[in-house]
Amino acid sequence: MDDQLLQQAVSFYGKPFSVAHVFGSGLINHTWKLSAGDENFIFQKINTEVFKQPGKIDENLQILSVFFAQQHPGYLFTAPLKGKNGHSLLQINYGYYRCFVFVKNSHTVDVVQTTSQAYEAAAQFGKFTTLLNDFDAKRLHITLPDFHNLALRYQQFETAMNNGNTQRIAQAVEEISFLQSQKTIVEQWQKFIAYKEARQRVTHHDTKISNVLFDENNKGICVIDLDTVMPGYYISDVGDMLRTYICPFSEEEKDLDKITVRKEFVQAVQQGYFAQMQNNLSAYEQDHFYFSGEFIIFMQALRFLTDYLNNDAYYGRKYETHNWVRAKNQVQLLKEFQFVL
Ligand code: GN1
Ligand code: MG
Repeated sequence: MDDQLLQQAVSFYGKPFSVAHVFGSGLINHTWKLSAGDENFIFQKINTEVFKQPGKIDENLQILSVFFAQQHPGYLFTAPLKGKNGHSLLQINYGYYRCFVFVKNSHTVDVVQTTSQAYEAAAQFGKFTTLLNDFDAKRLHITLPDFHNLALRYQQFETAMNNGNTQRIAQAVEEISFLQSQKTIVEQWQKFIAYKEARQRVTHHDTKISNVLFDENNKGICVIDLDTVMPGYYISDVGDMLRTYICPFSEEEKDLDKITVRKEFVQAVQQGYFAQMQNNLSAYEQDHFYFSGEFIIFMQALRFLTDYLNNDAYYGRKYETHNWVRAKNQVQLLKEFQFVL
């Protein structure tokens, strides 16, 4: 982080920040850990290629923050800090930044190692949605239009197959034809969202384990990374937990033999989430618990492969075939998941 930016943060927030280091493993935003005295902070640059209207994220977080303060004051809602001028977004040229207090004695986990972590995280995501049951989800801005619109993701995949990098299309022929063979998942998803008993609620849309804060006893404290909190279906949240908790290795793993499904982690997600949400979900919704995993794993495979065919325009890459490897990983995970169902 350059010194000029740091100085601007210091004067905007009125805190004597010094930089600790670049922080986290997110693919989208750029994040630093700062410190000021004995307090630590998370400072983040919003990726405006992805989030075109950062002001909408900020407004969502402010409305939710007010709701929590009034209705559930005991819940730790991590709203961005306000600067000296009362605004929580720092704009410098075309860049947007915000800052969060680093929650003391909290830690995050990168890979789910125990069923208890999976349970705790699922309970935290369930709790978040449950606490917002009386909050009208329509009050929130859509910060990423069509983010979990599977039909659109499939269309984008088809477009990439027609207009993408021809060499890469030839290379990925196996994954392409597998994903085409799974198109019925799109129809199942369309049927699900059309059904009257499938409700839209306030959901998180990025429920990976590193978006949960844990305390020293490894109990969940709260959820973080709230930019994609929007109206949505519960299958988005549960599905992304299944995608990222049930396998002992992440989407970055190249050795496909390591991509297996730990059944007891599937159960832990279900128990943790339903402990908070069961009374809230219709029987129809509950019946789609496993489908949620298929839906999200399939969508992530489509997204990585689409990006590979589009020359890595969205996710970027650390090596040439990175997004192809990620897509193969997710294809394998989908096969394994369908196999154990
Ligand atoms: C992105 O930036 P990060 O890692 O929180 C993506 C998610 C994907 C994830 C895959 C806004 O999240 O949807 O599941 O990468 N977020 C956005 O690692 O596209
Ligand atoms: Mg995220």
